[in-house]
Amino acid sequence: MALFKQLDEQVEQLLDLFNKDDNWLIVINADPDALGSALALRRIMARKVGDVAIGQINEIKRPDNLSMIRYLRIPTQKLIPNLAAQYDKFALVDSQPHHNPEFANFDFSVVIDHHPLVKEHPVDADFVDIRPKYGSVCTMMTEYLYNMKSGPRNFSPRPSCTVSAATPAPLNANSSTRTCRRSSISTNLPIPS
Ligand SMILES: [Mn+2]
Repeated sequence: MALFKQLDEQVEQLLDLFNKDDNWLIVINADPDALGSALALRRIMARKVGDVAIGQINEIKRPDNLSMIRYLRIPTQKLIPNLAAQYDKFALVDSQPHHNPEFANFDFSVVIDHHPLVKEHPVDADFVDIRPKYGSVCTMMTEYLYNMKSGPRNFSPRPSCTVSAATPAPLNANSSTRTCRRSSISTNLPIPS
């Protein structure tokens, strides 16, 4: 039995949007799910687009979120007009454009979310994947990565020890690559219902 849903069509559709001529900005309202999802999408885009960055609309103050950014080395920065001006394409994860007035400044090409769909605010983008039944966008992104044969073991700026760093930090801070890998497999993989 496959652990993850087959997403061949979505994967193809999503990958079709990426090319080396475009610079992408992944926009988030930073919380742990948004941060993790942005990191996954960045990983997916990394070698397929010109440049990809993450910009958050909010000020990040919660110590747990700051720790997550530090331990996972998530390269997110405050979204200011000067930053946005450097990018041609925009993706939104863990939110929909009507969730925050700041999102209204963007014409999103990709929207991946799990919040309920609202009739009055249909989401219009080249690629839309909204699954309200999912507890997190990170679960959706994990499915994408598995469908792309890009497991969490290789997930992000520090290739050998990545998603696993979302597990209790002290376990990872001084652990070897092998330990990191093992803990990511045993503790982090969501099993979709
Ligand atoms: Mn979420």
